[in-house]
Amino acid sequence: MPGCRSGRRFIAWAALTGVISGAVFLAVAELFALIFARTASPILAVGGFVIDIVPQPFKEFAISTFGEYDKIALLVGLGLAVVIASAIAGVLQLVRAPLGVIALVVAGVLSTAAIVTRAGVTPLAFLPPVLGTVAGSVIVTLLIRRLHSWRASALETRTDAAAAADLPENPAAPTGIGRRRFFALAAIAGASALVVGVASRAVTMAVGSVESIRSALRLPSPKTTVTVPEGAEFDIEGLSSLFTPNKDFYRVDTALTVPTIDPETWRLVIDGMVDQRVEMSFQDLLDMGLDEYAITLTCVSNEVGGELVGNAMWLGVPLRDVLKKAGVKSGADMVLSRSVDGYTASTPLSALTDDGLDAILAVGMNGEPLPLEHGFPVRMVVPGLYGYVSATKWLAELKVTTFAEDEAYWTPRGYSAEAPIKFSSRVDTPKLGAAVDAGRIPIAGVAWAQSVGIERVEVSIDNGEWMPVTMSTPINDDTWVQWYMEWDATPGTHYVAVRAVNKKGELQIEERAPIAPDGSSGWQRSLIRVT
Ligand SMILES: Nc1nc2c(c(=O)[nH]1)N[C@H]1C(S)=C(S)[C@@H](COP(=O)(O)O)O[C@H]1N2
Ligand SMILES: [Mo]
Repeated sequence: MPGCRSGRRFIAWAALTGVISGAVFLAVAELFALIFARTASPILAVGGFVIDIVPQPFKEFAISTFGEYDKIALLVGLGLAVVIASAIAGVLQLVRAPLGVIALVVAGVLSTAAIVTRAGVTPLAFLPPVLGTVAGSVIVTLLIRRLHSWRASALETRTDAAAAADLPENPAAPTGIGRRRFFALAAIAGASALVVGVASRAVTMAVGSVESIRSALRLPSPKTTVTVPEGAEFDIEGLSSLFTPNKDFYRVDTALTVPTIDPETWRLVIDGMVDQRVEMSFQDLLDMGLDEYAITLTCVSNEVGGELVGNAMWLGVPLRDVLKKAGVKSGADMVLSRSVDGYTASTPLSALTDDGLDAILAVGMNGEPLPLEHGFPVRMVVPGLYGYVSATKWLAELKVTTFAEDEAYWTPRGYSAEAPIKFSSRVDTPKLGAAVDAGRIPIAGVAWAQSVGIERVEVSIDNGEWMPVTMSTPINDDTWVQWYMEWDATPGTHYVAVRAVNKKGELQIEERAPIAPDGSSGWQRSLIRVT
């Protein structure tokens, strides 16, 4: 059989092609699993499926043979199976395209099935295996095509050489080019798959392991709890709930990837203008005893009527007690808090040490440890100051210093070094621009004036007189209050405006201001269509 030896050689390269395509499949799937759905790793899902379907005696055999390495043995076994199956797919693609692609698609369908039938699956979990299949199929197609042209030129060369030596050109050239083109793509695809796959899996596992540490963590019960008074929350459709569920809580930070910190290794350093530098562990913090605090957080980037505000029940310790351990030197007027990712915030020292203010280091949020995106394991929460000057997440250091000496992340970027929250009010329902049916409907929303408290909220319709509304019983002066009024909505277009008065008797600022440099102001006016 002519070309048999070289044919065998190409079979080997086709097998390698298959393995590389399989690696591309898995690497792309791992990358998109990291982005869209952490549990959508094809290998792990298939592994989980195997564990689920393997009969009990076989499981016992595996455990008795491999002991605690049973899972690793399973993964190694799966890995070998993947290598062999993809090598076969590569050879199939060489011998009869598109059989190799079909084999990859079958693998894609099976792993998608394994993924979407797992417990706790998310809606986008099908994407990683599907995109992986597409990438793997493209690579196997391209590589095998290049392998074909290499082989064609190699065969030509042999035939030519056998026929006669009277060809003027150098016949080795096209063979060399074909070979180079194949190996170039194979090397790039193989190396990228290795780097992307290993890096994605490593990141997913780092996140996953801290997430599992977090979900296993049981915080001690609070020494003191917050009593939510009767009448603190109205039941009105479209009105923000009194406490914002963690999954709906706005998130603002500069972190490209969420820092993952094991509380075991977390340390807080308190240094700068202090009597003694102090280092605290997570346990040291818990040992101080935790208390509940209901505090509404607001972002400086919140526009009038915006959504960058949320209320939570925090669990934490007073910052003044933490700072006392280090002893603040006289002359200091600021604490520069630093996150593990380098972010810094400048908080006036007095906002952290005043007895009347509940500035805290928080470890819990709405009954659970802080979610990773909200600063796990420890963050600051300071009532009355915008988040960017006070609410440092993934906290690592408190440096006692002065405004003259130190500058925070946002200060050279167009935001004030000090930024008390401008108290504000918002309409939640009816929604701006929304069409509502004529009749008696509630107009309802929230208002906040952290550390001072809301005295009253007023609404004006179609530029008419300001009318008082019904307010919920506030939990404290640090949380927002809900408010509502009944309105006889008549057909047509109406303006609804809202404003608040704080407990100092100050009226919410009417003049509009942009968010930079120290927060927006203005009365919210919404246009409402009644039909
Ligand atoms: N480490 C770190 N902490 C941070 C920020 C940040 O960018 N990095 N942003 C701050 C800002 S601007 C706000 S408004 C709050 C938002 O907290 P949240 O994401 O938990 O709602 O976090 C603050 N803490
Ligand atoms: Mo913010």
